[in-house]
Amino acid sequence: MNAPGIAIAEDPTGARRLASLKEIERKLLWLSTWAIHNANHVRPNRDGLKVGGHQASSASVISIMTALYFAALEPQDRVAVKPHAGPVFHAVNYLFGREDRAPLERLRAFGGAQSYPSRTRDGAEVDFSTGSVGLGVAMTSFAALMQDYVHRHGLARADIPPGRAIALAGDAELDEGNIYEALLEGWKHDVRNVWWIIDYNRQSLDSVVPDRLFGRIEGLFRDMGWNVVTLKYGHLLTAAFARAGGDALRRWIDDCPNSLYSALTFQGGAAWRSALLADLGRNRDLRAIIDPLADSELAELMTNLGGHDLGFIIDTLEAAAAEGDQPTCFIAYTIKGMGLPFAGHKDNHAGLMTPEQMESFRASMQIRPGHEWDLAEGLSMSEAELRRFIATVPFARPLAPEGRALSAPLIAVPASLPAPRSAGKKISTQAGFGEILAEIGRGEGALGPLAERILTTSPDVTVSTNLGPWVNRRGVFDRHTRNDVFRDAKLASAQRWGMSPRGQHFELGIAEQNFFLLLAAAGLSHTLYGARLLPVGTVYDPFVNRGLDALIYACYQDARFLLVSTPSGISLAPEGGQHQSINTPLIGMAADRLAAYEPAHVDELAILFRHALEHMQRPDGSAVWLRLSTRQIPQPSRALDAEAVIAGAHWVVPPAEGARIAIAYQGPLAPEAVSAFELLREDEPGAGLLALTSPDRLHAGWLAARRARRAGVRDAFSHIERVLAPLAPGAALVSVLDGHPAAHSWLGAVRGQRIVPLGVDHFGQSGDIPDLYREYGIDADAILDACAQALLERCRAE
Ligand SMILES: Cc1ncc(C[n+]2csc(CCOP(=O)(O)OP(=O)(O)O)c2C)c(N)n1
Ligand SMILES: [Mg+2]
Repeated sequence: MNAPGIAIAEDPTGARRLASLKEIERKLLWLSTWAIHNANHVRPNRDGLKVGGHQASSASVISIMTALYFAALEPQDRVAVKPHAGPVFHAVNYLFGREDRAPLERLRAFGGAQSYPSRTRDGAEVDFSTGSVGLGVAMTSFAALMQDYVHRHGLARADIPPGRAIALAGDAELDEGNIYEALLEGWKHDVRNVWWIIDYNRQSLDSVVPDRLFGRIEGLFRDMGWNVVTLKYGHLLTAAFARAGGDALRRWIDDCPNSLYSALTFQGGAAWRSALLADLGRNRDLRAIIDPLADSELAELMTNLGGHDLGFIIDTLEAAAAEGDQPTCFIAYTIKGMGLPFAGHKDNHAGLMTPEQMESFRASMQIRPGHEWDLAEGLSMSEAELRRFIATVPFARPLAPEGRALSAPLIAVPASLPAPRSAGKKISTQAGFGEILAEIGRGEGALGPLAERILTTSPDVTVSTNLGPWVNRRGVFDRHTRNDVFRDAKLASAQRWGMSPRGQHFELGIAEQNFFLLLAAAGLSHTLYGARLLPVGTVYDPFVNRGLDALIYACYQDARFLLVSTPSGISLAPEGGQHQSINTPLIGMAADRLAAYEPAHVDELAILFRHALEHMQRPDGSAVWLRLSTRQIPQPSRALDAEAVIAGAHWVVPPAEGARIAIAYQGPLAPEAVSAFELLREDEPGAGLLALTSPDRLHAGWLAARRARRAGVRDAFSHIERVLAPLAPGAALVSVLDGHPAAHSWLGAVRGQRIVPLGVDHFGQSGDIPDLYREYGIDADAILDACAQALLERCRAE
């Protein structure tokens, strides 16, 4: 237990180092508790809302975070801190001098530290955002896999050694199913270098968690190949157990229900004594242990759990680190609210100390009013000594010259991608996507360096989303080389999937949350591991919903990837209602940092695919989503305005100036729109036909232009405003998509035109396309009827 900066000769037992760490532990408890108090009771409150913050959840992990950040962590390690320990995390950074005091002072205020650690809002010190419980924990497993991937592909930076991905988890996070999905997937991929440290305070938000649950959970981890280390008792209790009568004391604590243990912790020494005496009062040896102790000493003994024993935690983590790279789960017994007046109380999750409680806590911490943020206030070390000590801590070393958010060079994207010659043929966007990717996979010429950076993944729908040919060329990633038995036995199969550490496809099980967490990790590889990847993931469009929280989580962290969801809508007709997506275009519009597109034709797809590879690398870019279809439709021969396709809409047939009507289509309904349009034009020769490639980009552009105008940029006009400008004010606009029509309804507000949005707003069902398009009112007849009605309404209105 010697810090690298303190020579063993100077500190042979490590006692000086431990004493310094205990000072830090004390400081972290004070700072996190005070920051929350300050936010709630000191800072002016303008709206009467409770500001909140979690003093009890924070207090629970103080010792663990001290051990981790000030002893065990190496700079190359990456940590997901449980959401409710956000204040402790900022206090840690304050001590390291990586944040000044403003974020802590402004905790939960605009511009201050976020409630829960946030990569995008709190800055470079946050390795993984957390907040939606369970996701940050699972994310570490996929980050570890990504680190492995970049190292095995020779893409890692030479100046940064591989580290560990560590989750500091609340025990209730293990109720989230996605944890177990991730465990299973991690096992399949032989994940290494992951630690999950569970703050086992046996409390969630509402209550005390059931007894014996963790016996089960421990077994689950072991079954998944994890090492499990339990930190149950600290050194005081361990010493007491070693004495005569100690066995009885241990049995009593082991058998004590979680809820009683919590209640006694809250009540304190006298309650502990009467409970112990009631059960074990006749045991003389036990009396010899407890009778000499004052109430406060007895309380200290009885709450001396492993997760609060700093020296023990450090020894345990260091021993585990020396063991190697096996994934390890630490179950650290703790008390929620440790060291604070509501320690152990079942209702303490959102509890805040009262100003009176804070004053007595302040006194016990020896903090003078006005000196709350002073580094050494209340410590027995001077500020200089404290700083000197912190400078010796391994995690104080910078990870890289640019800090913890690493930079990685951009990957050049050729001016155009090898699109299939589709003109005059019938082809689906899904097939077109597979062909383009397979061509990139040949890696010829300028495509070589691009192909090397593409990583594909799919939750067991690789073949059915047309990734197969790419995978045949680039192989499946596996830490170990495994042969394709079918290929070796020369058995005919379209899939030739050799597995090796050079493979570029990550084959996942069906769990869609894992899929999005992998995309999140791969999409942050440039900033986490300094190796830029271009992740491309395919999933059935309806099952985006199954992984939605993880998708939003990925976007919230600004992960960069290309999501290809296919097939989509009722156009996959015979598959029926559970596979026919309706709401996904709306998700695409509402998700921030995700540019959502739905091309109708392969020439548009080629433009958008290329755009995606570039956009996901741009500092001001984002992840990209392509919603595709298996419906084969005739492909036009034409020159396209790529910028318009990327901006979200282009005229297939431009309207005459002042035209009374236009038809707009999105995705595979192009043929129906074209048929209706040809008939419409017989009566309305000036009508226009508009291809919508992205209501999401159009809408975002429209809002941005409105904001810019409000800010005084008078000539800020969005693409959709320009596109609709030739139409008469109040012209009719009939739109159609294979998805919820609300995705288009807003178009009428852009220039006050009369929109009739057609789409699917009820669950689908099996059928063929003619029957289904008729039933759901999106066939050519329905479009024409809508045109007629819209024109009629327009005449009446005039
Ligand atoms: C997905 C999700 N559901 C619900 C919540 C609300 N919530 C916040 S903390 C919490 C319980 C946390 O308990 P635990 O993980 O044991 O953390 P502790 O505060 O005890 O350390 C819940 C239900 C959330 N943040 N995320
Ligand atoms: Mg808990």
